[in-house]
Amino acid sequence: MKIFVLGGDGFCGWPVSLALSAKGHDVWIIDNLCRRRIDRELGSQSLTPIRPLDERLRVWREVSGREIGWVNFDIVRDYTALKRLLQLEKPDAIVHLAEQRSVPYSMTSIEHRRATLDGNVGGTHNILAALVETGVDAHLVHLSSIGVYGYETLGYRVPDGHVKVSIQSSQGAAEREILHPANPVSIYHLSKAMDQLVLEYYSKNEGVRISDLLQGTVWGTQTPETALDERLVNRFDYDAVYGTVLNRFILQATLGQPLTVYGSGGQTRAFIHITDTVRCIELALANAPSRGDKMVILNQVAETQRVMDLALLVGRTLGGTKINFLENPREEPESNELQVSNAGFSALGFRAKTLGEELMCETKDIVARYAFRCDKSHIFAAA
Ligand code: USQ
Repeated sequence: MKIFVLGGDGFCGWPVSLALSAKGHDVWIIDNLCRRRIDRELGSQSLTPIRPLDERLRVWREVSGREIGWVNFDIVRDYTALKRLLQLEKPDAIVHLAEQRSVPYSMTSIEHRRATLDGNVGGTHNILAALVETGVDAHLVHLSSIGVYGYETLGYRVPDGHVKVSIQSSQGAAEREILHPANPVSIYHLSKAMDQLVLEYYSKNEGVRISDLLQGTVWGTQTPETALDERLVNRFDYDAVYGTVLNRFILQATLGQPLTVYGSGGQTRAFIHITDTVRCIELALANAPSRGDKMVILNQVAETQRVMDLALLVGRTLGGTKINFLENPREEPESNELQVSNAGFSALGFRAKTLGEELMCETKDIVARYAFRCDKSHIFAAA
């Protein structure tokens, strides 16, 4: 297949691009390097020394003998470039990872709110509009977040996809199938919830073939392809804005620092290892809906864990570490229960890797190797 990976220079996009290329697909990265610009804005950087994208692609050619294309433009601002590229190359599939993905970043200031919401929803809409305008029948795989459903205790295992509801009125009860109710608690999650409505519209009314993948928090760094050469290494964020909780805990434990639990640590979240992110995207691509099918919605999660339990597990696995309970810098429920079904992906053959010593130690090894690059002031910066 010819596959466009939008956001192919990012934490998920880079390993996805390499894995698809390794499997023989003709991969094209579309990326304007905005994640690297945000690093400069925040004065932070990946713990691992990621190479410039053109060098990464040259090394991949050297190592694998395979070519990955790269086109540098902004899918939000340059609709014409997007449309032209679609018309010219007619991809079979598009993996859309080109969105601002940090919860704290999306809430930093009015400018960050606007950039996240306008950029995420605007980019998604541009892709859909361009597919309709050009008539290119590409399968769009969009990466979303299980957090669009919010962090209230729901009292049931969140199912994949649409849900059947019964609406009571004075005329009796009416059965409907709808998107699972969204209940976002950050601007970032709001943008993903709005994306889903836009995607549903284009699936229903314009026949665009779409899979929306609701992912948990991703952890880990390397995949088989990024580990082939040091110059292909994936990024590892540990700062308080882009670093996600488990990778931060692993880094903190490796450096002998106390683990930064926000609030009481009663927040339950869904998790998935980066190698499983890649696997799920491959499965979604291999199981595209047909034209006229309803939008596929799949929960892309391996397990759920409470933040406090994660801290204890990291401490037990990687060595005795103190816990530093910090006042929660985020606006989120102090504690919640969360259960998520991944039956959809399981039915496609997905066997989730859950948190285990081997994977955690592998991440610890990467951290230990590049620990000298860590700027400790970024571990504790306010989120
Ligand atoms: N947390 C701590 N200590 C830390 C960092 C985080 O206790 O040092 C807590 C947070 O308060 C939060 C939880 O850990 O309750 C998760 O935070 P996170 O930064 O690991 O993840 P989150 O902000 O939820 O967002 C991440 C990704 C986002 C993705 C989402 C999946 O950045 O792109 O969509 O996970 S989910 O959370 O399932 O919606």
